Amino acid sequence: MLSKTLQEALNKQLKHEAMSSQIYLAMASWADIQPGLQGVTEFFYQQSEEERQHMLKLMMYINERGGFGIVPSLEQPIITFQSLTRVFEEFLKNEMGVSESINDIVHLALQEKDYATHNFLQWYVAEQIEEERLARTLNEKLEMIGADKSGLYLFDRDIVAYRNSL
Ligand code: OFO
Repeated sequence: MLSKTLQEALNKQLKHEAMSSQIYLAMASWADIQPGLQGVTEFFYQQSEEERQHMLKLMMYINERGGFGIVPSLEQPIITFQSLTRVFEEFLKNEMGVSESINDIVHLALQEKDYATHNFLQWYVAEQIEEERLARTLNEKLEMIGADKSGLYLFDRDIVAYRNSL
């Protein structure tokens, strides 16, 4: 059975994942109405979907352990961006925030000697390493490309394949 504190922390994380899904959905929609960003659009639709899975996984775990997974109310995320660079900076920033909060719950689970939750969270720890690496690499690529249009063309063309190759 989950302690009250851990249940609250996991529900907070559930909200964080739901919010991430919204944030990436907004990025997808923004990219969708820009000329020539079909790849980036698809990338963020996929990211958004994946975050929803992260949320569901938490919900099911909380319920399985005798808690109650709460469907959160969500604020509207940022819906328009000055540039593609801004989008990817926000992507990295959000993932770093997610990693930090996962780490906090891992710490809490250990403090409470809830080894089942600690074990459950390892999946998220590994996932966050991947996600941060992905976000960092994409930021580096964009920095390298700068204002080069053919570079941007290739970035957009290859982004989904790159994501799925990880
Ligand atoms: Fe679930 O936060 Fe990204 O991966």
